[in-house]
Amino acid sequence: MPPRIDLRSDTVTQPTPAMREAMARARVGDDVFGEDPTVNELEALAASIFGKEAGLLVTSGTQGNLVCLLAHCNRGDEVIMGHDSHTYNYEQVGSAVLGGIAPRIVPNQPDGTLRLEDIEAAIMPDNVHFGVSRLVSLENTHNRRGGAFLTPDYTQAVADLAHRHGLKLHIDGARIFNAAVAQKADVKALTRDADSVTFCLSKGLSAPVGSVVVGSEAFIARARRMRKVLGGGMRQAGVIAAAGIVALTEMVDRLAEDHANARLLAEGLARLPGVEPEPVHTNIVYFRVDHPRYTAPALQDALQARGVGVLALGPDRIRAVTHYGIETGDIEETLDILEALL
Ligand code: TLP
Repeated sequence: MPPRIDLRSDTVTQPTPAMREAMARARVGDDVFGEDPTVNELEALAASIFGKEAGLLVTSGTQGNLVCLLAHCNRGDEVIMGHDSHTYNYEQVGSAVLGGIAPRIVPNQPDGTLRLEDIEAAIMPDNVHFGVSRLVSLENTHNRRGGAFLTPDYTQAVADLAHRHGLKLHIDGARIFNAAVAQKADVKALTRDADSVTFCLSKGLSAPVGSVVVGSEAFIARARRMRKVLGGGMRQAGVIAAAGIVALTEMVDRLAEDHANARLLAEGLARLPGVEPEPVHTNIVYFRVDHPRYTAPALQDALQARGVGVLALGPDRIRAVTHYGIETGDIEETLDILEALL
């Protein structure tokens, strides 16, 4: 049974009534033949929102990132990414497993950035001893950095640096709409010179399944081949895409509510003994547990027993994520339960 107040992730969001209706009505066809009108509509909509030439519906954020890395790189190539990135930590480094692509790790700063000088130092010279540096991968918002967002200026600087050295830029934008809403920026500005972007429909935007990759026509044609070899050609996927269209047209602006609820949770946590919230940027709240009776896993279990789901990450750190379906009252109730426990 999922917890009554489920703050484990925004992946738990349920489709909205409008999504269910759109899914029921969706016109569909065989998408491997390029004949699903609803998938085609979603891919074109996503491309236009990001100011890119083309889009590709994929099964998940993990598949989207993998398809992009495989489409950018050859065997023996290197991808520069953050040591705390999702792609390095939570995707089984699929690009290495399946593509012979090596991650070259640089430290993530507290704000989720990679320092430009660290990126530059990680670019390998043309030398028979070294792999070929091909790609830089950024994450916006940054999951393990408390949902911190990257700015348009920073992203542009990384794109310029990468391109100056002949590398491409990929953005894992699983939560890029949170980044856009938090800084009142257009996603176009956050991804302008990126060569590929993956974003998720099935996180804060609440669609039941799917992510979308956007990039140039030529890049998306390669990515489409990679999706197929990974088993991601989905046939009548219009039922999924229909929910994705609702996600993009109706669910972006309301992310501000999730950010307000995350701030409310952190403010409440700051008043309680034995827990210390980290800075909150969007919809992800991390807090430290330093309490005589609770480790983070013990506090997670105590909350679970009272109907509140959070994720303990290590012995002293907990993550709580706000999303569609979590109301301000749920946050207040969570804080009341925590106060009684602590
Ligand atoms: N993140 C999930 C878990 O896998 C940890 C979560 O609950 O936050 N990029 C980023 C930044 C992500 O946070 C995630 C999912 C993905 C990619 C992968 O997306 P999916 O789960 O659709 O494969």
